[in-house]
Amino acid sequence: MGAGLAVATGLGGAGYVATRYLEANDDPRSDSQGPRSNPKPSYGSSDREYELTVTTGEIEAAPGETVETWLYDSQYPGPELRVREGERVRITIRNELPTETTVHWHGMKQLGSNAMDGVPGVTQPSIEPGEEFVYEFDAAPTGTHWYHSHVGLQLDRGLLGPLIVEENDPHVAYDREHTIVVDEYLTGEPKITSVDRGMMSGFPGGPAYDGTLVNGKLPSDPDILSVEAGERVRLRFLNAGSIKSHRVSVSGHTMQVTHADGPAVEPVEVDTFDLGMGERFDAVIEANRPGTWEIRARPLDDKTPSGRTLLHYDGSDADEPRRESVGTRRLEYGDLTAVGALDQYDGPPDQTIEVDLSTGGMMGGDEGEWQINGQVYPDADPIHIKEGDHVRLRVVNHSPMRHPMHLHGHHFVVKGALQDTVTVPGHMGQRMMDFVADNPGDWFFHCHNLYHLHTGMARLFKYE
Ligand SMILES: [Cu+2]
Repeated sequence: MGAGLAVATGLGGAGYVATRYLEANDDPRSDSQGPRSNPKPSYGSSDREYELTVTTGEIEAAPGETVETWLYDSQYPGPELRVREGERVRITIRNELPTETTVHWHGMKQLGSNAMDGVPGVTQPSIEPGEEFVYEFDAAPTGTHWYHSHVGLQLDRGLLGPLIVEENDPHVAYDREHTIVVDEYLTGEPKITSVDRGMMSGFPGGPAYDGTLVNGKLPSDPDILSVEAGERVRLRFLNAGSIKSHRVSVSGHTMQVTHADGPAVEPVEVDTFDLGMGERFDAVIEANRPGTWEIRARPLDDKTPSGRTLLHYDGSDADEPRRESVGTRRLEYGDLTAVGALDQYDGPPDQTIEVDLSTGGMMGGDEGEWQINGQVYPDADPIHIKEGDHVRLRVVNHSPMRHPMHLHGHHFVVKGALQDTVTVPGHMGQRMMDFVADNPGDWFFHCHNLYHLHTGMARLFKYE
């Protein structure tokens, strides 16, 4: 298709709620390194163009549940941006917030376009109030991705939305698809708190939440996903939350997990999977049980109420979903096998980097900080890698909390599939992340718990 303004379809409906104003926490730590100048994007032809205006606004998570928050194009979640495989996308961000912002395109490899990665003070100066910035990049790899602010705690103010890169030739058949965005419901301000862990107190964390939103809705007024009996339905799950991992299930149906963090995997049949912050799984279900069913996202390790959306078969007149206990087959990373060869990740790595995750209180330093190898970003050394190398990260989690670790600009192999975010379990949990250093630039590596990121759990990868 030719260049032109594609209309963002969005997820429909509003959501979110409470009064949120700018406060000191919104200053991005990463800016203390100072912005550096970057090339402007080229203004040549682009296959697909979007414009998003960032504003303060108000949305309704349930009737009468209204909060003020920050929005992309007056929507929460932000409009669903869709691009086809092989296309280039150009997105103009118009900042009408009272403060600076940037947008990170989570899952986009940004091959050769480090300057479009949206990390303030690292890949671009922040976009000042009243200004705009044009992001332009090749939309790759295919799959379910997302975009969000990378400044301060803005992600927890609702500045997030799905970014879908449609495959030209999907490896699984389906008749219909729905996107399912899970997030915490915050009626107060995003702020750093000290999380009491009993014997071990003082872990820095985030605020208390008032519930779980799915597609911007509280469970009392759920989003309704329509299906027709006999269809195969692709569900694109995204955890866009700031703190909580969720256990996901579809009552009355098994799921075939078909994609992890975008790229295709061999289908795996499961009853549930855990979805860490920043992670995505796509699953296909057979719509062969007419009625109304609950798709549930239950926060792990936590008493925050679950979120839900309803799977509604056309013609069903059930108001309340049928309840059925969910089976016990839960997806593990080891169940995932990439579709296509991963030859370049075979064999011993050229460089192995030990990555120890901890809090300051445990291994020296300030209790109010999260550390990688004993250092607190931005007062932390960059990690140097060499172009062409097969790099292995051996990540060990010395803390009791899980950490979804995200590397910008690269997908890495965990077990047998390509991912861009992987949850490292607490209590000495370990993960190997293998990637090929094929994308020169400065790339952020960080925990996708927003409050861990904000209190230091980040590093820069630099090409030598
Ligand atoms: Cu973390």
